[in-house]
Amino acid sequence: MTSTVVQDPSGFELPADQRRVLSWFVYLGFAALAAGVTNGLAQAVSYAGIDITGYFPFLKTYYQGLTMHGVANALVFTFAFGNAFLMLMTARGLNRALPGALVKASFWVMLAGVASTFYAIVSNHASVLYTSYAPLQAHWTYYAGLVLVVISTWLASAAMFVTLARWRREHPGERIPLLAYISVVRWMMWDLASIGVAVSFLGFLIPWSLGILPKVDPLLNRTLFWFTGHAIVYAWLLPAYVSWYALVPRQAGGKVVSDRLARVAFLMFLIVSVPTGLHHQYTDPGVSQGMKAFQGLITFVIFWPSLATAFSVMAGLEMGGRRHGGTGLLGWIRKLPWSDPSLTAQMLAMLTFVLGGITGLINASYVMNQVIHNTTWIPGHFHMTVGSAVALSFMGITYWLIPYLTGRALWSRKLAVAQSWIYTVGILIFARGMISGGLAGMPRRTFIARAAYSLPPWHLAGVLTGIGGTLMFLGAVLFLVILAMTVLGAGGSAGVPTDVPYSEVLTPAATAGWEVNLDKLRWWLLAAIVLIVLAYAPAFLMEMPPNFVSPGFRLY
Ligand code: HAS
Ligand code: CU
Repeated sequence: MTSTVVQDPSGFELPADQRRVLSWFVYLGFAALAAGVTNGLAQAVSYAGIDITGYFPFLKTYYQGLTMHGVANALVFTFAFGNAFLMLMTARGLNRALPGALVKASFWVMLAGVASTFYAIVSNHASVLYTSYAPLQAHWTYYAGLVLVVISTWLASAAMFVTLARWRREHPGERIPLLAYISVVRWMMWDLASIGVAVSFLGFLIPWSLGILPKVDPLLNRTLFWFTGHAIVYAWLLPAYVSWYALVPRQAGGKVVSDRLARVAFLMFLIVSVPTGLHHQYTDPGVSQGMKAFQGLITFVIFWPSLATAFSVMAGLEMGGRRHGGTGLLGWIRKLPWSDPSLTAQMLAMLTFVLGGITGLINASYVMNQVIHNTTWIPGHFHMTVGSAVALSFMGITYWLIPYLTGRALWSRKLAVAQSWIYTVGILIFARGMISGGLAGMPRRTFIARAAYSLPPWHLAGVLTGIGGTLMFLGAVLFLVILAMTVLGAGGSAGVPTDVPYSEVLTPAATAGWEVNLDKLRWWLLAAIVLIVLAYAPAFLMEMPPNFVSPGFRLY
């Protein structure tokens, strides 16, 4: 059998100080995850009627824990890990080091931001939940910290743009290597998307929390939040897609099926991720129905690149399964290297994402959304997307990434495989509970353990949510133990990967013809800006001038 892998043909090696900073980013991300999942356990069991919040020394209210859960997991963990992983992928794809000063600045700015935001939450000055909706008001250190987290992502993207510009100067007329291309396109998308929260926080919420602006316009800030807030889910997801497209095929023994398809899918994310935010505001009064319907329609367009990804990634896996001797329609699945924890975690993440994606389509349907909006169906949906497709993929990537960055081998591959299964079974039970509860009208963001009302169908839903959430927590703790043991050197140093598992491509990038235009990134950026203006300008114009009607409220 011929080998499908390329053993580091480039001789690529990242300078030791950059490796160190990237590993700090990963540790920061998983430290945030530890804080997030600990609070998550309390929320999950509260649906089963069990109140353990009293065991958390700093918790004054349920909403304080829920804010910590959402901010730590969805805003800090995702971006800390994404920064490190995508900077490495750009460097490896282009086979050159990054501008070290930008990499370091990105890390320290994120650390300062996390310290500021966590201080505000832990001291009970910011129980506003991760969506930060006005007129609930937090202390300014909460908003300022999150602004710093966003600036850190901008610094990381600057590091990558500089690296790409330098590479292009030295390689005129060459196609951008796939791994770097998809990493950079994800950054372009996020840089555009993040403008919404930057305007909202810097222009309104920080001056308002400091008392400079006495009142605020809640609807305008919600619209600005969701301008960023839908695209943010792809900013979380696309680092996992980078791995699924460009690395997983090699880990499974296959190849990337189509270079062209991967590029087109990422370009679609660049162009249509942002102009869909209003699908989070279907029930908001004050936004025109036409605008909601238009952005709802674009949401169905953004479904397409994920659908294409499902087929493409599966084809890469099938190639690997057949090379390992798999036959028949489905026999190749069994022959995939399920003993490889990095691959297993990511394949289980993909399987859960099938359900996460389908529930997303139901959310996106204007009419069906009325049934499930603000119910526990929504956390059911997003734990099968960001809570597993993303989080479990990041854990799977870490199983090779930390050994690669630190030179310390993974401790206990068997436990790492078990960890992925425990987490997955947990998420499926949890989501089954949340989804069915949501269909029966169980509200999200509610302390059900103390609620004075409850409907009979919520009981089973709540118990399943509690059991599933406990298993997820155990899976996450096991992951953190494996990570700590690995970093402490318990796994020794034998068999440490010396290269990123960069896959070969079945149909490589064309050097002539229409495909070359895929690399004209400035034009695609322009196309994205045009569509964003078309989809959002009328919505924002209708909200002008701002209605400064609401003072800040602190209900905690
Ligand atoms: Fe969503 C609400 C619509 C994807 C996250 N979403 C949320 C919220 C979050 C979130 C956090 O339209 C709550 C926000 C809040 O707090 O209020 N979502 C969608 C749609 C998609 C979607 C259409 N969401 C995501 C992703 C997320 C995420 C990804 C995080 C990472 N979502 C909505 C809507 C709402 C919403 C409404 C508002 C609801 C409301 O009323 O509040 C799509 O992008 C999904 C496309 C996905 C697929 C699946 C493709 C499958 C793949 C894997 C295949 C691999 C295989 C391998 C099969 C089409 C790629 C096989 C393996 C072997 C071993 C054989
Ligand atoms: Cu969305």
